[in-house]
Amino acid sequence: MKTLWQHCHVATMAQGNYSIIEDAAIVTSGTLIEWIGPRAELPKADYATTHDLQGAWVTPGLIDCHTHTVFGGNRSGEFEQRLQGVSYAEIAAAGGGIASTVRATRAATEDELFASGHKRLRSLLRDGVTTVEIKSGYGLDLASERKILRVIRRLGAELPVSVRSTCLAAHALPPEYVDRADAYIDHICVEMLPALAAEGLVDAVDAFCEYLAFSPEQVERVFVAAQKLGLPVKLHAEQLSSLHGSSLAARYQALSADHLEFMTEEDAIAMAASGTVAVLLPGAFYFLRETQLPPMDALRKHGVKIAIASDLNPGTSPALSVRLMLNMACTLFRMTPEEALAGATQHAATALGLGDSHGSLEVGKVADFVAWQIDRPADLAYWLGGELDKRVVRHGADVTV
Ligand code: DI6
Ligand code: FE
Repeated sequence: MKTLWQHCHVATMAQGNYSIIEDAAIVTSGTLIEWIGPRAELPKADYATTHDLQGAWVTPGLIDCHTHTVFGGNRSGEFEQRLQGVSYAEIAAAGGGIASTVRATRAATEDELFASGHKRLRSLLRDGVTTVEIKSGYGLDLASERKILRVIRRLGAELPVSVRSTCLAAHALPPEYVDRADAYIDHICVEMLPALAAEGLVDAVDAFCEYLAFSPEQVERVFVAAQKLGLPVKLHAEQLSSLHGSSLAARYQALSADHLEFMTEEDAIAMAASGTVAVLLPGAFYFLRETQLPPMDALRKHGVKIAIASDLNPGTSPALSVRLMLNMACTLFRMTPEEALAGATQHAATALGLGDSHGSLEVGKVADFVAWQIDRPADLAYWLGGELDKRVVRHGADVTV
């Protein structure tokens, strides 16, 4: 059954550019795009349904390729403390930071985590997101990581959004393994990953490579374990210092390396060679008031694909809007609105291993798109927050919330 969507302009984002079609028409059949082009060239056919998009600008559905949406508790109190002069170190010493979210996540039931994650995810959907990646990483033991990953699968089953799950057991050291980081890495590689993968809960594996988290050597052991299970890898790298985690990620053909404020040109060359996507997280940069910018010139010079994501998490990026991230990518990182939109569509899809099926409006790809009542595509990075009038279509069906 064919459906026609017309009276619109389209930014297809093919090849990561606007690739605009003025006065366009889109034909969908089931979940896929069957035809797209100028309305004047529309093939004659019987369309079961015709939608008038009233002059909207149509883009691919937004893709948030890096979130920690499922967690217990709330750290707005820490935000307030820091603004009263309490340091991160003092907060951590008092049991705050990631440790407090781990305690709250372990204490929460699966239903409680589903309810709070559902609320956060609806905010992203209302902002035009049709595909999202969600990481574990606040459980840090097998039962709790399993609980988070099961919630992630449930969110994808119950909401009109495609969800990819990432196991980030190597996010932080759990209290049971204080001063025994290598033993915890063993536990991840020998017990946690094989069990969670066997239960079909994991689409990719991630780790936090940082002086206050895990070393490149420890991360590499996680990568080897993931590879043995046939799982692709990603990496939180060069957020606060340069350990060349992004080069290590490139050596393992990682889907992406993320944060990257402290990456070097050599890292960029390695990522370009492996096709590893640079996922920039301006929300964390902004919220932490960082000053070290990612090396945009090196990324562009070496043709590294750049994605933009929310990094939605309670400690460093409590961000509920991808559009706001587009604005931050432009305002803080000096990306163009076109680069930023490519970063939340085609390049974000590639960062999830979905580049062949998602991320641009082309024949044979999924019919995931948003019809925005805006004056031009740059409006998506221009307006700060708020809600734009839109229709959201996922898998060929109107799912506007
Ligand atoms: N980088 C971050 O900024 C977050 N995790 C990571 O790998 C911090 C997570 C938190 O503070 O809860
Ligand atoms: Fe993150």
